[in-house]
Amino acid sequence: MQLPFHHLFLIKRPKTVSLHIITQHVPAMEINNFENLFEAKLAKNEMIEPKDWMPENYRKHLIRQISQHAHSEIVGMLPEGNWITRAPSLRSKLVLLAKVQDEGGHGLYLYTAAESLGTSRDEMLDALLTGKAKYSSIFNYPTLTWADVGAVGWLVDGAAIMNQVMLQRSSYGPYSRAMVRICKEESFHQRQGYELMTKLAFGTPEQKAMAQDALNRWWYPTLMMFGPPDRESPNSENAIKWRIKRETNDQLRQRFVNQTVKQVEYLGLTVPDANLKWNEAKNGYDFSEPDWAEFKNVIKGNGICNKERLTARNKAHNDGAWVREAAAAYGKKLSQPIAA
Ligand code: BYC
Repeated sequence: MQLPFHHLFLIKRPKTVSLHIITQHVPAMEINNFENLFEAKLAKNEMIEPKDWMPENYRKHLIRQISQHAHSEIVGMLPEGNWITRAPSLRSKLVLLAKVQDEGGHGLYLYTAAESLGTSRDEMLDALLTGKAKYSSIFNYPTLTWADVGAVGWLVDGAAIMNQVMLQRSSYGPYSRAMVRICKEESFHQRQGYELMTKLAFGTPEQKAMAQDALNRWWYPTLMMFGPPDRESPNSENAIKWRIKRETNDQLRQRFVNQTVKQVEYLGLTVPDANLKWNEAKNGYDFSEPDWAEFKNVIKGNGICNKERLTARNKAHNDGAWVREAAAAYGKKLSQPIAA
């Protein structure tokens, strides 16, 4: 019996050079050997690399997660980018500019990691721009005040790190290595957010109220970033089995709450949750779940800013058409033989 087997080859495509999948046929016995090798590598905690054989569903799972992660970084530039021109000092403007630029860089590493699995940048961008692809729910909430910039850095980047520290040990080599660099930068982002919140929380009563208001609005959307509860997370089983994720959505959410409550207390602010209570037996806080109906609505495209975000990304893409054309023309010129 013949079974499909995927090899990665470099194929030149119109407008773009991308890794593309070619299906070949190899005997079933050989597939079993490859599968055993793949399982053995996972069991030994070794990385799976782009040229290694991998089950088709593992490849698809990674393309889904990594491309969504990349889109989140790119769309995530918008809520904070909105404040660059209104930052209250030159220092805060420089810091924010650097942070937003880092997020763009994260998106690019991640698109490259996903390309190594056989998808192309064009396919991924098309999925984002047409609204087919998901990106993190959190970026469909508006940044209404300067305190929101602090809350995003502190809470959103804080939650992202919690998840990404785990992903540094993800089984797919290019994803794991991208995470190592990204985590270093995210930790600067988290600190800049917390520094901003510290200034406001220890500032005038009006500034403190602004910080509390931002915390009130960002707390539950941040808890949603970790994904649905484990009981409703269809992808977790495979993700854990294949060591793409090493911990579940609920485990990471719990760790985030445990860590962040202490930071809220230091700021003299209040977590907007009447049910928040230390639970000695589980060595962690009990806390209220976010509104999962709201979460589902946001990821379906009906959040406060979904339409605005996609419109902004489409505009940026269209405005950049001349850059892509110029780069392609220059590439073509370079590839032509030089006349003697
Ligand atoms: N938002 O089975 P589940 C940043 C979807 S950006 C939207 O638990 P999984 C930053 C999920 O995709 C960093 N959708 O899935 C940037 C799935 O739908 P599909 C963002 C969500 O994959 C700029 C369905 O719900 N971090 O730091 O096992 C400025 C069922 O979920 C969300 C990442 O992207 C969500 N929150 O677990 C500042 C981390 N949650 O695909 C900061 C990488 C779930 O089956 N991603 N869904 O149609 C992950 O770790 C995992 O994909 C998730 C979800 C934990 C997000």
